[in-house]
Amino acid sequence: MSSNKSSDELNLDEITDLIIDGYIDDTRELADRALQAGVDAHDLITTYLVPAMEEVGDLFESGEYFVSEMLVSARAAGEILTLAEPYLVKGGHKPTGVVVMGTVKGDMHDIGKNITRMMLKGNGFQVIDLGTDVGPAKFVKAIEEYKPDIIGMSALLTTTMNSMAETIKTLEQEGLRQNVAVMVGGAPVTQAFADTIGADGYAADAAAAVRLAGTLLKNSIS
Ligand code: B1M
Repeated sequence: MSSNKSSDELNLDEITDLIIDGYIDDTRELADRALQAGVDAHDLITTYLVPAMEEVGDLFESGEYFVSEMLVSARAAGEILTLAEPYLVKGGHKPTGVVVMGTVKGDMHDIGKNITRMMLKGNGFQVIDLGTDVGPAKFVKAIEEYKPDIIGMSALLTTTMNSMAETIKTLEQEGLRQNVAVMVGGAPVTQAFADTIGADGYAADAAAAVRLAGTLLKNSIS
């Protein structure tokens, strides 16, 4: 494959297969060519990366993949995110709101959180990413330090979702709940769950998170 192929000549479906099969270098190379050929970074993620990770999850659930295989696929996906970030996070936006975000305590999944972070940044938000395994105390410290408009929590495990509720309770106890809007997301999270724990909003994907953050910001200003 030559490096100056147009996007029409690249077989982008191969990216999905390469992630599923855990070919880290090949994934990076093909994604790099695609981006350089003008393939939209957001499309690359939503059309090829996200379905790959869904398939990896199915293979894990059916016992065909073990954690080690999930991890290698996640690394391949991570290569795409690293390459896509500069395309998604273009400069020139007037800074809008500040978002502090993290994957909740006990949870190491960060691909969805990272995509959400990039999309928010790409839409003018300043984002402080606290990483993974973020407990209530760390969110509290970050709110005191960065005074964000919004905190965003991501969870991928049914067993870690409750950390979102704990964080909201801690914010109430610390007298900080009025200062920030809380948005939540991640595969097992639903609008009903968000309502139950008293979050201000739930977003099903990164694009919805950008829209929600805009609405929450508008509400906090008015
Ligand atoms: Co894990 N894992 N994993 N895993 N893993 C899942 C989540 C699982 C569904 C797989 C399965 O069984 N089908 C299952 C959870 C089952 C459950 O809780 N019901 C599972 C399990 C069981 C585990 C372990 C417990 C396995 C074990 O050790 N026995 C273990 C737990 C480790 C821990 O966290 N303590 C584990 C470990 C791992 C790896 C480390 C190997 C790896 C993560 C690597 C990494 O993230 N750096 C991994 C992976 C890769 C997955 C799957 C295959 C893929 C997750 C992913 O990246 N999806 C996953 C299967 C699946 O999800 N179908 C699985 C793609 C990503 C783009 O989607 O994160 O949903 P998602 O993000 C979306 C939206 O949800 C939303 O926007 C994103 C973009 O559209 N969104 C937000 C996300 N956060 C948001 C925040 C917002 C707004 C929107 O506002 C703040």
